[in-house]
Formats: sequence, C-alpha cells, structure tokens
Amino acid sequence: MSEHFDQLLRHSPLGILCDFDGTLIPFAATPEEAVPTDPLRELVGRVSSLPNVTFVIVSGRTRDFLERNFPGISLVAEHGAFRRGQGAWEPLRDELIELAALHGRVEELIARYPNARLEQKSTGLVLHYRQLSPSEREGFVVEASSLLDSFAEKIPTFQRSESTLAFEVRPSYIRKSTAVPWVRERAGHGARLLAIGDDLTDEHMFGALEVGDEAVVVRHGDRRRTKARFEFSSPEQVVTFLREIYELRIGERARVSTLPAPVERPRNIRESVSQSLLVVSNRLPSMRSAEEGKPARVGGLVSALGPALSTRDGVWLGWNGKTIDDTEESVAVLENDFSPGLLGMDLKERWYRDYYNGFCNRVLWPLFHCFPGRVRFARKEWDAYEEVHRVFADVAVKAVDGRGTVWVHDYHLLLLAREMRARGHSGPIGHFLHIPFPPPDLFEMLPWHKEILDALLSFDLLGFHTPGFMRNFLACVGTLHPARVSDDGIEYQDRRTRTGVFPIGIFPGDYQKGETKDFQEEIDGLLRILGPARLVLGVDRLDYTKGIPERLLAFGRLLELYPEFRTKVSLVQISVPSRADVPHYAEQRQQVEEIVGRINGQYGEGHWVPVQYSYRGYQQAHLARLYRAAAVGYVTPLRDGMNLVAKEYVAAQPAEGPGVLLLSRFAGAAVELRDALLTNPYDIDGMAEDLRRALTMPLDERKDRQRKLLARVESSTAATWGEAFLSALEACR
Ligand code: GDG
Repeated sequence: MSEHFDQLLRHSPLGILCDFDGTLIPFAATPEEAVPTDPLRELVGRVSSLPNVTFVIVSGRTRDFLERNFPGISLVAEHGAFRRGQGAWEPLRDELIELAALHGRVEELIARYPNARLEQKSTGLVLHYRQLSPSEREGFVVEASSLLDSFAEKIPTFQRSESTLAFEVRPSYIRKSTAVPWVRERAGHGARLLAIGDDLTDEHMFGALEVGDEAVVVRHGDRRRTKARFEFSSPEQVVTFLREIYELRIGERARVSTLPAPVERPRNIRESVSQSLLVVSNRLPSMRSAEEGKPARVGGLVSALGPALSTRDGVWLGWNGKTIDDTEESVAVLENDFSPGLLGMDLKERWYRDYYNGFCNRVLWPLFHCFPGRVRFARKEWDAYEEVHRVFADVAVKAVDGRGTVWVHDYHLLLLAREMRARGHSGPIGHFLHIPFPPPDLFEMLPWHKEILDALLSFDLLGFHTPGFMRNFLACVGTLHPARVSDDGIEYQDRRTRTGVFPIGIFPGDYQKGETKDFQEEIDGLLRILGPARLVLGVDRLDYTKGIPERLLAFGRLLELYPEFRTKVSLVQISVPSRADVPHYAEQRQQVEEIVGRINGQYGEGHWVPVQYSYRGYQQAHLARLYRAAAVGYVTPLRDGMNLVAKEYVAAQPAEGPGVLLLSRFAGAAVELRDALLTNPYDIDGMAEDLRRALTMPLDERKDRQRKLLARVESSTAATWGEAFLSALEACR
C-alpha cells in the first residue's frame, strides 16, 4: 500500500484536487465561521508552487470567498461551475453569465414581494414564497413562473423545479467531476491525479478519475458508500498529509508517513478489475442474507451461475433496482464482500421510463413474444436503449479483464457486445436470450432490426432455449442481413458468431425438500378453504404472455360443460405483481380480476369458491408445497421462452400419486416436456377438454408420464445449463 502511494506522490506531473469544507478544515456552525487559518493558507501556497504539481481547490463555495482566502491559487468554485487558473474566472458554460442576469431580475421581483425570499445556491437560485399571504402568493406565482420559464426556455440546460412553496432553477450539468479533465489538462501530459474530498459532491469528482489516479475520502461520523479506496478520518490528517507531500517533493523527506488507510468496504469498482468472468443482466439478483456477511442464494439464475462465478472469482453487473434523478450521475458500486461480487448501478428516472419500461418492456418484450399489436415505437426510447448500453459497457470493461469471459443475459442488453468491442474488449462475449426470438416477418417490424442484428453479431455465442427460437434468429439473419450463415456459425466482417440451444433448468432438489412447520401453516390454511375440492394450480408473474385470462375462461367452460366438476375442483391462481406501471399490465390485471369475479359469481356455492385468486408473491417453499398438493399444474402461456413453473411442478410431484402437468404447446418447456399433457391456450373449448382429461387421468398413466418428465427435469438442470453455456462460450476463442 505504501509503495503504491509513494509512487503516486512522486509521480510527475501530479495533479491534486482538494475539497475545502470538511476536507481542509473542520465544519463550523456557519459557513462564515469556517475560514482557513494562516498556516493553512501558507501551506496551500507552498504546495501550489511545487514544480510539476498542479494543486487545485475544488469547492462548492463562491468565487468571491475562494478568491479572497486563496489568492493566486488555482480554484474551482461552485461545484465546478467556475474555474480559475492564474488568470480570470472562466464559467464552465456561458449560460452562467445569463444566470447572473436572471439573479438581477429576481431581485427586482423580490423587492415587490418583501416576504418572499431569494436563496442563492452555488449555481442556481431558489425562490421561497412560504411567508406570503394567500392573495400575494397568487400574483407571485404567476410572475415568478413566467420569469423562470422564459429563462429556462432560453437556456435549456437549466431546469426549473418546484418544491413545497418554492421554485428552483439550476443547471443539470454542473458537477465537480468537470474539474477532473480540466486539472488533468492543466497538469500536463501523462499526469496522475489525487483527489481528496469528504462529501457526496466529491464522489462525482472521484467517479471521473481514471486508472492510475487515486481518491481519498475524509470520513465524518457514519460510514457511507464511497468510490474512494483510501480514507482519512479528519481534516487535520489531510493537512499533515499535504505538508508531507510538500516535504517529499522538495526532497526534505524520504517517505510520507500519514498514508491514508484503505477503505474496507464497499470496494471500488477498480478493485474488481481483472476478474476473469463477468455476468451482466439488466437486474442484479438480490442476495440478502439472513446471516450478515453470508451470501444467500435467491433466484434460479444466481444458483445456476453461482459455482462458475465463485471458482473464477467473478463479478455480476446489473441494475440495483434503484432510480435516481436525471441530473445525478449513475455510478457502479460493489454492493457486497462475498462471492460473487455484485456490481450495482442506479438507473436514472429517464432510463427507467424510456429504456426499461419503454424499449425493453413495451417494444422488445411484446414483439419477441409475437404480440405486435401491443408494440409501440418511439425514437427516444431506442436512443435511451443505446445510451444505457454505453453506460453498462463503460462499467463492464472496467470490471473484467480485457481478455476475460463475459456472459450477457436477455433482451435488455442485446447491444452490449458491440459497445464492449468498441471499448477494446477482446475476450469471449456470449448472450443468452431468456425469451423467444421472433420470426423474420415480426422482427422486421422493428425499425432498428438491422442495428440489432449487427450488434448481436458482435457476440461470439448466442444461446436460445429451443431449436425453434434459434431457427427464427438464423432466418432473420438469412433474410434481413448480409452476413453469411453456414454450419459453422455466422460470418460477418471477419467475425464468427456461433449459436446454440441451451434449455434452462431448475434445481429440482429445491422443490423436493421435506416440509417445515413455518410455511405449512399458511398453505394449510389455503388448502382448508378448498376443502375436499381438488386443486388446479396456476402460478405466474401477472403478464399478458402467460395466458391467464384464457386459462380462467377454459376453467369456467369446464364448469359449464361438465357440472359434475362443480364443488369438486378449485383453481388457485397466484399472480405475482409485475411491471405494474406499464399500462398493458394494469389492464391485464383488471381483466383477470373481472373473469375471476364472473366465474365465482356464476358458479360459487356456500362452501365452495371456484377460483382462489391472489395477487402477491409467495416464498419458494410455499410454492413447493402448493405444487405437491395440486392435481393439475395448469401452465398455459400464449408464448414463453421456457417456463420454469412447469419444471418446478414436475420436480415437486410425489412419486406415488403424481398430478398432471397441463402445458401450453407454446411454452419453450413443451419441447423437452413432451410427456406433459400439451394444450393450445388459444382454443378455450379444447383447453377445457384437456383440463377434463387431466382431472380424470388414470393413476398408471400419470405415473408413467411423471417418470419420464422427472427424468428430463433431473437430467437438464440449472447447473448443467450454466456449465454447458460457459464451456461453449470459452471454446469460441
Ligand atoms: C423468463 C422467461 C424463462 C413465481 N411466483 C413466485 C415465484 N415465482 C418463480 C417461479 C419461477 C419464476 O418465478 C418464473 O419463471 P418463469 O420461467 O415461469 O417466467 P419468467 O419470469 O417470465 O422468466 C421464461 C425464464 O426467464 C428463465 O429463462 O423460463 O420463459 O419469460 O421460478 O417459481 N417465486 C417466488 N414467489 C412467488 O410468488 N419465490
């Protein structure tokens, strides 16, 4: 550690970016009281005059304050809005001059409303009107809005926002991060930088550093997440450190003794550089642990990839599920200190709206599932889709060795290989699509189909659940793209992309465990309500691809056509809330609830409810118990990549009295699970007949089918899937 710092501190040229409040001096009760002491001023002057050192104070304070206290020193004021080398102040952008003009006009307005208050912030202003009487408020709001709106219209980089009884105007681009390239340029060719700061605004500065630079955080009180690798505990340490740097560089000292201690956790993304395996998915798996510090396996994908990630000390990159304001910067933070490392990114609100809900869930999801009527295109959503790929790629190339293996998941990240290649990644990159791939006549509807095919051909390996989806993809390339398709893969511009079928599996053991009391009770309660009625079970995310209305209608049809089933069977439909802020999902929920109400209203009797519907998630152990209790696993998607519920139902069946899997022929799972009772969810009458057949199937036939199904589920698991894909990917290079 000391070697490392020693080298950095001796490096020429060296740039030092240093915050002021909380970093060079302790906090005081008011900003006015926090002023530099004479010895500090003198030290700063000496460090600034060192040859080959560019020392800059990067502060949120005004130009005036900094200039008064640090004459002759290079300064960055107001969080990056203004900077000054040896000459005059330069605004980061010219519009800051306009802001000064706005300030004058706002003061005139305030003069007419003495109870309003103008708060001048570093680079914007806030107009408070809480103290105004209701009648005054009306006039003030009209005048202030028109003033601020005409300003924001003229200078679009400024935003007007409203909070409680206040208006605010501020530019969306001002960050301390803008100081970093400025200092690097001033310091000269080959400079390395050292940035020291203590608060959130300094994190922006840390985030803009490059490999070879270093950040030191000054911590006050509570530990919080930081991008810095090193820390001091007080401004006094920073001052001593600067003094020692000065002495080191003028040759009065052999070593610096106040080296900052490394921050233990969470680690900086750079610490994970040189990992040999990177997994990227839109959403990071949640791995909350009951026991602090111990990893918990949650979700099939984590379990499937866990072993490969652990043996290679791999990292998983994805969205952490949080959104941030559009003006904030999205940074990647290593969220845990166990294996696999989870590198989490925030999504800006705009990305969540245009990329995630927009292009991913309102374009790719319905189109790839062959629901063209639900697709609607918007150029800005495609732009956001591309932008998020660039952001992911910037982080991804830092998180994995340049020749390391990268496994990308699903339709959210179809362009990632293109972006990583553009950033120099040369190791194998594979993609697995968890949803269907559409045939050419549907795929061609995408205005950006050519770009997407191009980008997919930057991967070395493309994996699909079924031969049919792979054939669709190859047909798209064959008809819509100039690449050459042969038995050996797809050749395009000196690159070869291979394709393969890798049907995903489950961990069957997870559904075969003995039952424990804590979950038995809740499910027993549910089963008690059903009474002697036999259970038909549906479990899905509430999604229009899952065929839930069709399933309900066929159940209603069964009760209508075959009254002998009334009071003898109940359908339990578990619908896990999903993408509720996409309109089609809200409509689907309404439709499902209407049908449930209709069937229950029409056929329900005193002690018998035909459909038990729940709109919530259950624990995996609860599901396993329900699967075991169900006479029919009713899995009827209109289209599905695989459908793991089908496999889980099979795994959970008791050998002596297994139930029947009634499975849509349009689920990817139907390719492997030929011994299920296959059904067509578009044909409601036919599905009602199939349901009747399932409910009346003789035990021998059920056992026979179950034996064959279980053999499939147990031979092709989540673990074999993960291994097969990774070894095929690594064989590509
Ligand atoms: C995509 C593709 C493909 C459901 N309810 C609860 C719960 N679940 C679990 C199930 C199952 C998983 O969620 C759902 O997986 P599916 O495969 O059925 O569907 P998608 O979510 O659409 O997944 C699909 C899959 O990716 C993998 O490649 O098979 O085709 O669309 O594991 O058990 N889990 C818990 N509580 C619930 O209430 N804990």
